[in-house]
Order: sequence, then structure tokens, then C-alpha cells
Amino acid sequence: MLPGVRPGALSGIRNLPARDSDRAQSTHPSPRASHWDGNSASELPAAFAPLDLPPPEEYFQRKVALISGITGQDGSYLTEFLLEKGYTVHGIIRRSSSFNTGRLHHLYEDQHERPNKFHLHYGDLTDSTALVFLMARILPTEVYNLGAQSHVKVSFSLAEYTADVDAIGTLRLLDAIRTCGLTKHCRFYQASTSELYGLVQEVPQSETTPFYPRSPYGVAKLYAYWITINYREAYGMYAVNGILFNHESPRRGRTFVTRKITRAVAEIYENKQACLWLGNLDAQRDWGHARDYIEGMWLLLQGEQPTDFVLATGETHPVREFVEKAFGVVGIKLTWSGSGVDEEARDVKTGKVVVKVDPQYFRPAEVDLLLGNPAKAERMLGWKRQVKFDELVKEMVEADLTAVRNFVEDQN
Ligand code: NDP
Ligand code: GDR
Repeated sequence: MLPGVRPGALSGIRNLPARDSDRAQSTHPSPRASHWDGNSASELPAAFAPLDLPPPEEYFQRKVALISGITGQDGSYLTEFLLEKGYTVHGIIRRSSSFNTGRLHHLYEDQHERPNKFHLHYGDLTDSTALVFLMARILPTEVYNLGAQSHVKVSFSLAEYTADVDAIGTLRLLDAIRTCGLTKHCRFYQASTSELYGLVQEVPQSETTPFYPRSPYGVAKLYAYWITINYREAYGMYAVNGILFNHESPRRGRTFVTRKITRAVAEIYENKQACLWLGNLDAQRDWGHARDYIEGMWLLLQGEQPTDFVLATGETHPVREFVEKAFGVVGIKLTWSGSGVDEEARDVKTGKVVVKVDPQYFRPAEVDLLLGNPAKAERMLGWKRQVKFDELVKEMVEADLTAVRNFVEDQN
């Protein structure tokens, strides 16, 4: 039982449509392992007897999403979005000794409004058997692969683990779809990233910009990007990459720079913290609001043809500017002095040093500048970011102020 989860919420799969095994067999060929000549990749035999699938007209009327990474920032917003659209949402959660479902708690509160629409299952992107089992039981129509060791700096310390989860984990999920014979039954979204551009080869970056990842995370995501395309081309799957630039929100994990800043601003303003220690203040990012990007993910799976898209704001800002704007929300004006590791910022009014540099937050290889070109998504999907940079900073600082004042210690 999940801590804090109501009895029954983790009870596994309910609400699946009734199956008609006779009709299902007529729409699904028998395994032909003994006759297969080993030449045609698209005719690989199923690993086990074909699943007892509902007939296509019934199967595709269902809107059933399976989300890896449901407990993360994006997973929680995506769950809300899909439930609103009438989907049944299944999420994969990891076993953890501490709470990891904090971002989903409010959805349990809504359970009585939407009975049997929201289910969580233990699983892990490192566990193929669990993925195949879940795929076979849930029979999703859309799979969103958001699960990842998503911290770039951490990936330098956990390079092998990051590759296992972010690269091979994507392969495992795609293979679970194949193993269950669902390549034509479900659409697959891969959470690709602007970190693929790394040492950028052109500005701004678009779908055609060459990649040059700069971290074990970026390199792992490069494999995931290509294996998604490979499965699309090899098996005719509707599998797409959303190449998303940084997107933030009050639900952002507190070790990412935006949330680290907004939480610290709130703590400093309330006299609960003296100083904010940061790494590279010169790095520039194209920062949008996570909620806007969730809609883009869904749109990517609703197209006629599977195509990869960049989602970005088309603006870039240095970390230093985010810091200034965040302090500005609580009326603190900063003055900067020094350079490199000696750079610091003082509160103009009090003269106190409130920002300093700590080299422990530098990265062995940095991504200096990201600036996305969302023209293709705007043109073909009608997608456009709604929340502007200043609004994003304000929303995050205000949410952290409320949390600090109410002694809310979220686990993000
Ligand atoms: P988070 O770090 O907030 O969430 C990551 C999710 O992955 C969590 O639910 C986490 O579970 C889960 N996870 C980690 N390891 C495993 C594993 N071994 N098996 C299964 N699940 C696992 O990331 P975001 O929500 O910000 O990002 C979502 C996805 O989008 C990620 O793949 C990220 O790399 C990618 N991305 C994010 C961008 C951004 O700016 N936010 C931009 C571009 C891409 P737990 O809660 O237990 O840790
Ligand atoms: P990023 O996000 O690496 O872009 O990856 P992060 O917020 O960690 O860093 C952004 C930039 O800020 C600089 N920085 C600091 N970063 C952190 N975390 N902590 C600090 O103290 C600090 N000081 C300066 C960093 O050096 C960097 O240049 C995020 C993740 O969500 C990825 O999963 C996703 O793929 C990309 O965004 C797009």
C-alpha cells in the first residue's frame, strides 16, 4: 500500500473493457514461431500467445494512457490533463522508502468524482518483466515515457544508472509494446530534451539542428531519441519524440535551478535562510511553464503521421536574470559585484549578501546556451506557449512564499 494512498487505489487494473476472445483471435494472427524464417523483422513472432485483445473498434474507443514518471513534475500535470479529457490513466511508480506521490495526492482526493479512472502500479524502467506485465494487463492506447533520472549534474555521478534508465529503459518500454503485440494499438511519446543540442551547433535550435550532448544524461537521451525513431521506422509504430526545452512550475524538483532559486527567495524574505549558493550564473535557458508543454505532448500523439517536434518559448534568459526577477517579486533589488567564483549579489536596501557562487554546482561539461525554435509546432500543431517568463517566475515565487509561510515542506 502506498503511504497516504487510500485503500483500493493501488488495486491494479480495473475498468478494462470486456474481452471477446473469439473475435480477438480473428483479428490477431497466431504465433508462427516454428515457421518464421528469421528474415523479416516486421514479422517477428510474438514471444508468447497473442493477447486477448478487444476488437479494434472497441479497443480504439477506449482512451487509456500509461505514464512512466507519473510522480514527477510533468507526470502529475499530464495526469490532470488526461483525466480532464476523460482518459483512464495508469501510472508506473517506483518503490521508495519515503513519499514519492506528493504531486499526485490531490488526484486521490478527486477519486470519488472519477471512479476507476486513475491507477498506480509498482514498476521500474529497469525491470522489463514488470513493464511487459503492465503493458499486457493495461492495454494502453497511449504510452508517455516520462520516467528518467532527469538531473543533468547527477548524471555525471550516476552515469551507468542514467544510461540504464533513460536509454535502455526507453528500449524496454518500446519492447514491452512489441512483445505484447501492441505496435499498431498504442501510440508512444518519448520525453526527449533540449540537452541533446548540448554544445549548440546553431542558434536557435530546431528539429533539424545537429545534436552534441554534453552529459551522460544527454547521451542517454540521444539513444532514447534514436531508438524511438528506429522502432517507428522498423515496426511502423506511431512513436514520436517531443524535444522539449526547459519547463518549470511550482512542482519543479527543488534541486533544479529555478525552483532552488524561488524557494530560497521565499526563505530569505521570511528570514529563514541567509544566502543562496549557486553554480554557473551565465548559463542561458529557454524556460517555459510545464503546463503549456503537457498539452504539447498530448497534441504530438493526436496527429495523422508520427513526427518529432521541438517545444520551446523562443526566448532565452541567463540564470542571473532569473535570480534578479525572482528577488524582484518580493521587492528585493540586487546589486552584483565580483566575477567568477567571487561573484556575489547584495540586497541594495540592507547591504546583506544574498547570493554567492559555490563551485560544487559547476558541471564537468556545461550547456551554455539553449534557445529553441518552436515554429514547426506552432505551424503544424497550433501549439504555443501561454505563460511568459515573468509570469512563470512570479507564480513560482508566490507558491514558495505561501509554502514557506505555511511551513509546507514538500518533498519535491
Ligand atoms: P522529474 O525528475 O520531475 O520526474 C522524473 C520521473 O521519473 C519521476 O516520476 C521519477 O520517479 C521517475 N523515474 C526515475 N527513475 C525511474 C525508474 N528507474 N523507473 C521508473 N521511473 C523512474 O522530471 P520531469 O517531470 O521534469 O521530466 C519528465 C521527463 O521529461 C523526463 O524524462 C525528463 O528527462 C524529460 N524532460 C524534462 C524537461 C524539463 O524541463 N522538465 C525538459 C525536457 C525533457 P520518482 O518520483 O520515484 O523519483
Ligand atoms: P538543466 O536544468 O540542466 O537545464 O536540465 P537545471 O535547472 O539543473 O540547470 C539549468 C542551468 O542552471 C545552472 N545552474 C544550476 N543548476 C542547478 N541545478 N543548481 C544550481 O545551483 C545551479 N547554478 C547554476 C546549470 O549549470 C545549468 O546550466 C533540465 C532537466 O529538467 C533535464 O531533465 C531536461 O532535459 C533539461 O532541463 C531540458
